[in-house]
Amino acid sequence: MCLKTFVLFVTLYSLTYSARADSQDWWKHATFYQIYPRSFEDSDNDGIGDLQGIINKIDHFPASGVDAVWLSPIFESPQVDQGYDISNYTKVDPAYGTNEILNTLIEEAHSRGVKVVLDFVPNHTSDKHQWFIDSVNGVEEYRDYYVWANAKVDEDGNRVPPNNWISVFKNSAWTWSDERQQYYLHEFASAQPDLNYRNPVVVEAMKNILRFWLDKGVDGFRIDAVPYLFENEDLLDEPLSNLPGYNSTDYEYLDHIYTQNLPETLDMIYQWRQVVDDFVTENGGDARVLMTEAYADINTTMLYFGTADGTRLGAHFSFNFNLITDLNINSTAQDVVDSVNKWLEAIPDIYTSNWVLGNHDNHRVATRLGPDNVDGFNMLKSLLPGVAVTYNGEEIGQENGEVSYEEGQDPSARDPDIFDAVSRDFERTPYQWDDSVNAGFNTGAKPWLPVSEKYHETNLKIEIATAGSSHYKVYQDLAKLRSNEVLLSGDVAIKAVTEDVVLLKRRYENDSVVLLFNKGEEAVDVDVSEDVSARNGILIKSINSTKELGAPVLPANVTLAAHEALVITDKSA
Ligand SMILES: *[C@@H]1O[C@H](CO)[C@@H](O)[C@H](O)[C@H]1NC(C)=O
Ligand SMILES: *[C@@H]1O[C@H](CO)[C@@H](O)[C@H](O)[C@H]1NC(C)=O
Ligand SMILES: *[C@@H]1O[C@H](CO)[C@@H](O)[C@H](O)[C@H]1NC(C)=O
Ligand SMILES: *[C@@H]1O[C@H](CO)[C@@H](O)[C@H](O)[C@H]1NC(C)=O
Ligand SMILES: *[C@@H]1O[C@H](CO)[C@@H](O)[C@H](O)[C@H]1NC(C)=O
Ligand SMILES: *[C@@H]1O[C@H](CO)[C@@H](O)[C@H](O)[C@H]1NC(C)=O
Ligand SMILES: *[C@@H]1O[C@H](CO)[C@@H](O)[C@H](O)[C@H]1NC(C)=O
Ligand SMILES: CC(=O)N[C@H]1CO[C@H](CO)[C@@H](O)[C@@H]1O
Ligand SMILES: [Ca+2]
Ligand SMILES: [Ca+2]
Repeated sequence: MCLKTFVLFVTLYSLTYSARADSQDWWKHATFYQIYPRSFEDSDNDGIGDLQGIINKIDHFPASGVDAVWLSPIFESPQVDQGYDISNYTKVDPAYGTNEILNTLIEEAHSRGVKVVLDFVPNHTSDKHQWFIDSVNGVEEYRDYYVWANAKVDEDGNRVPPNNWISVFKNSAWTWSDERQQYYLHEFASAQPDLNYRNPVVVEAMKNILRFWLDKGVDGFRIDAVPYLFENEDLLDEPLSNLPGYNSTDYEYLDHIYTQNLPETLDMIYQWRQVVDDFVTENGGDARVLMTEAYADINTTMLYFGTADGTRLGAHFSFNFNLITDLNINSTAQDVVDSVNKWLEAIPDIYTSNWVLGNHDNHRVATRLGPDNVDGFNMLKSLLPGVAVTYNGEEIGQENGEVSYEEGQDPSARDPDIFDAVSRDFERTPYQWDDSVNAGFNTGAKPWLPVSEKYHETNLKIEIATAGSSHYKVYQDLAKLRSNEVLLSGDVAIKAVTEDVVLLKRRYENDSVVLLFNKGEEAVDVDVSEDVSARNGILIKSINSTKELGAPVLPANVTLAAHEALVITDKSA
């Protein structure tokens, strides 16, 4: 044990570590940690995670090497869409706590050097929001807060929606209001009416919400569902996508040229960037950041960062979902390489990359890409240039939970025929803290979603206490390594060595950090002498690796066990 620690120290010593980044650049190499508050920690044992629970676990973030946390929505909401239907943007939902508790959370995080980012859901409000109630009732100030349109009449004289637009959650995107005698637009559930961004009063009201929270000390916003902000002003019918297998009730049935990624939408993101930048200019302090959620083709995604020449800036980064959408359990090493290179080739030099393996809308990485590949993928994400994003639980290799249809909560999956295929409940089960009742999520009340049975083997406490290696210890070691100069500023190259082995190399002057990752089921011998010199040493290894930390690998013939992943340092001279 002692000897290993000593060797590791000597190896690390030869690498250069940088001082903390400039205050306007802190986010460029940061690890952002997504907290799903409902499932994180339930302080009052009512079955729902809450802000006090996050405060109780606040030391987990600095201990894990996390720079910033972002909280999925915690605002007042009827919870028709798990908080993505907000009835008051400036008030914490009582299920999660109060605005005062949120202030305490921000202070406690800041005192530990951890930033706090909130979720901003700008496309739509809840239908219970006072704005919408007043809009339905025709109160003058709020009349045009939402997208209203007159009915059309079909050849049989029946009232029909103004056009063919379809909701992401299926069926017409329009719902009739008897009170108002008009249709309102909702790109998601009918309880989520779309705001009218062509109304300058709405634009200003939404900017004021950003300013409200900036004043409270938050460090930025993750912006939900941005492609949907604006729609075609003339409400033109969308053309058919002609994708096979869909009918006129399915979102995929249409090609969304009039409801997604409009130039006005990009402009709104650029305006919001100006709001946060102006706030920093006026109030000082570190950069406040915007991160946008846009599942879009890669060139469109890049436009959310700003114009290619940087004359107008948008989000500090727009999530790179490629490692989620491109890969599955059967992907080859070349698939991994292609996914990474697609991003690196598309992003203009002036912008900062980011890497995401999971979130509350996708199966957990341990389940999607295999529990034994967790360390390898965490290494890949941590060693690639730019921002690393972690979904809570990834650091301990938490897998999807087991949730039956009866126990399910996801509104997009309330149909037994589609539950297994589309429910997002599996990746939302409570965090596994320890092996006590309910995995330490609370003290015994029935959680809103069941705790996974796997918590007896996979939990934070065991992974800290073990004398040997654990996913969590690997994660911590990676977090420390990220401030290394090679990872901060080194070149990047990635290639497939065999069908299953990925080699990622970061190089800065004569120092390199190399990842060798065998994602396959079979052991293989690889020759990596083209990329690795004989002056290397193993810095971090996956939990089952039997190799010695600090020991060199013989580049001409490295035997990698199934799922083995190694981070090695190398000197070229
Ligand atoms: C939101 O809640 C705050 C605090 O309770 C209240 O002052 C404000 O009027 C509410 N806003 C709306 C739009 O309902
Ligand atoms: C579309 O398909 C669904 C089943 O996926 C079916 O229930 C519905 O009747 C179909 N609608 C039309 C208009 O064909
Ligand atoms: C993105 O833009 C590049 C350069 O203009 C082009 O070669 C590529 O085909 C585009 N990709 C997509 C998916 O549109
Ligand atoms: C992976 O491959 C197996 C065997 O060919 C197949 O049954 C399975 O559906 C594939 N999984 C995915 C996610 O493509
Ligand atoms: C490690 O080895 C154990 C026992 O052989 C096995 O159950 C587990 O899947 C392996 N994990 C990894 C990450 O390879
Ligand atoms: C590589 O090493 C393994 C055992 O470590 C050995 O079986 C194999 O023959 C070696 N391959 C070459 C090309 O030297
Ligand atoms: C890198 O290696 C070259 C070739 O051996 C050597 O000349 C140079 O001084 C080294 N640079 C640094 C910064 O160590
Ligand atoms: C991927 C995705 O769609 N995420 C969120 C987008 O916004 C809708 C509506 O607010 C949410 O339901 C999704 O979770
Ligand atoms: Ca609670
Ligand atoms: Ca919209």
